[in-house]
Amino acid sequence: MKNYYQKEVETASYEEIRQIQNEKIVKQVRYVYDNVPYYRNLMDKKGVSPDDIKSVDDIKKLPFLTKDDLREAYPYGLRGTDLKNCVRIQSTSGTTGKRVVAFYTQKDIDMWEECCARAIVAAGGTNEDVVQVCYGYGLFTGGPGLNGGSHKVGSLTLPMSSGNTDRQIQFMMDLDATILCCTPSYAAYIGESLAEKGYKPEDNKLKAGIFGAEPWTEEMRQGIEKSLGIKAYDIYGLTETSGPGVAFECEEQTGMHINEDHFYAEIIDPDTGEVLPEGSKGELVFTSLDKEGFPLLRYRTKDICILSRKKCSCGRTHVKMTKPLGRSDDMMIIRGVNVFPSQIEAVLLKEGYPPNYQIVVDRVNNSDTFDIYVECTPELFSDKVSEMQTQEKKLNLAMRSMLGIGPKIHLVAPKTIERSEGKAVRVIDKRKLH
Ligand code: DLL
Repeated sequence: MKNYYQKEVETASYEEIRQIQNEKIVKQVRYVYDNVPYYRNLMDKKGVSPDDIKSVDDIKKLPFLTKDDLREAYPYGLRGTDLKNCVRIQSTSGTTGKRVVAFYTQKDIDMWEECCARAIVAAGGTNEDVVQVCYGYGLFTGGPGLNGGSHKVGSLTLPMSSGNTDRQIQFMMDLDATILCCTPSYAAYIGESLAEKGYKPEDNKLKAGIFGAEPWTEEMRQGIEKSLGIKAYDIYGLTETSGPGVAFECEEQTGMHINEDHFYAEIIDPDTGEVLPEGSKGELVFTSLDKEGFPLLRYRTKDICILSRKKCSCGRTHVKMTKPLGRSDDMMIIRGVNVFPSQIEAVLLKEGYPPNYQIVVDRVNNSDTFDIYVECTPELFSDKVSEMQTQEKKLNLAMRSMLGIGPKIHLVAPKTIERSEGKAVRVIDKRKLH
């Protein structure tokens, strides 16, 4: 028998979903116009009024919202309701300027957790499961989102957070965890650690894993499924839209169903902003349909993907997105943390280094390596190894405090990083994730 968390809406006909969306969008646009002066301004500038939006077909009349807008409006400018109605914030890592701070009312939290509950049930979860959540807890949305979803399903939830692999394995084996939630690279690492400890895949009770927050390939999926003896499901989301659970995979494993009763998805040409027909590859844009704390209209995710309405054997009718196939900006995801080269450049300048650097990212034994080669000025350069090591350590700490993760710093002699005649090659990503 097929299981759904909210069967009626998850398997509703296209016409029914459209009707839900049409009713909600009218209210959401009016709500944003009345409560978010920043977006009202954008609408006024574009000459669009809430009266112009009568159905989701009119969404294309609305202005886009970008990460730059979020930055400009930081921290409160896009909040949709008084602080007294908000009960939580979640945030991305990064400096003040790059940080996204999202606000939630209790209703928003319930909606978000229900989306995560749909993902858990789609992966076979029930109230008899033991769900081990080793996404980070705290400001990152991974831990709190899946934790809340697991509660809604009624599963026994192990709020492990990330790290301390020995302890993860001990709880997994002692408490017979059946569903694992973490980043795919951490799942692969747990698989390897289990093998190193002499466990075979059939020794654990896991049956499924819900993995996301970073790009991963089909090869990685097969590796994880084999090493843990499970079925591995993808889950997608971003802090701006609430967190994980905006879209999730079902047993067909051919893309992620977008929770269309809460989020309206469009694919646009990232250069022109033109809306592209179904099946085209382009930038994913989300409009929230019923958020209160942090409603977003036409938010450009910068994730490149394709949408499909092909009938799914699981019975769910919501549109499916492919895995993100790339980004239309220069954001990297390293060990699950979002990193922009501009953040690295800002630290270098602040610490007195010239902006001649190269970032090298690779994946070795399923975990990301992160190296930064930084050119010294003649004044900063020294023949003494100990002096250079002290400087490298200082720069590592400064990077860690800006990014949330610490790269390995390599200070190199002046004029040794190759100069480019065109655009400087700042990032060498050897991971081949797409
Ligand atoms: O990564 C939320 C999340 C937590 C998703 C746990 C899934 C599981 P942010 O830190 O704001 O939020 O990063 C959002 O991560 O725009 C994508 O580029 C990337 N991303 C998220 N899920 C996937 C995935 C969380 N399944 C950014 N595959 C997004 C590839 C993903 N990339």
